[in-house]
Amino acid sequence: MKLYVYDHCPFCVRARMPFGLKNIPFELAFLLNDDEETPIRMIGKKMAPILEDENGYMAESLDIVARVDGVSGERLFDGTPRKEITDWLKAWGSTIDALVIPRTPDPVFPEFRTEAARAYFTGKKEANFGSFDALLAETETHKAEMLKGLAALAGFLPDPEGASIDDIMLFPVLRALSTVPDFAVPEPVETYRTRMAERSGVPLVGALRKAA
Ligand SMILES: N[C@@H](CCC(=O)N[C@@H](CS)C(=O)NCC(=O)O)C(=O)O
Repeated sequence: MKLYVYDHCPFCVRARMPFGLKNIPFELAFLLNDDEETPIRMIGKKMAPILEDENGYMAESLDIVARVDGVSGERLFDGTPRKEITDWLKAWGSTIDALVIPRTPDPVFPEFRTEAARAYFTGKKEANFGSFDALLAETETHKAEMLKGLAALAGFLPDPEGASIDDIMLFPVLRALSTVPDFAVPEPVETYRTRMAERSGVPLVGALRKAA
């Protein structure tokens, strides 16, 4: 199986996790962020992740998770995420976006290795989120807010040695937050995301920067 992703993309991280957590071999391919032609040819729209298997192409991260979950061993990712996790994601989504989105077009991610790909992302997202410079200027405010959210999350984190739909929903967002430099998150959250990064095979962004 081959999985096409953008490295920064939390939906794509969801789709990568079952491969790592269940030790299923696969090929990982990074699309350039401004390559519209390839995903449109595969699934009819400009969107990642995309799974290619013997049946063709499949879109939608949670459908891919379910497909890969069925490949080997007992199913781990069926069911509904805990309400406290989905409520937390809903409550903190806009603060996470404010911190992560303006820092995302970074050549540490393979999809942003070209200037044109970075400009494509920035143009698209500034239309929705406003100027990246303005968002970056608000960093300290957003970090202080986010720390309140992360402190609350520390009370109901999943077990980092487990593997469930809660991890599929939560880890990609905490990994996206690792795009923010010099942002020490509460120790239980760091422990969870570091261990889940190891087990799922999706490195945190700090590790990508070190390896670059
Ligand atoms: N519902 C989709 C959402 C996927 C999605 O929104 N992917 C984003 C990247 S994070 C995307 O491809 N956006 C179009 C673009 O980047 O131009 C899923 O769960 O897979």
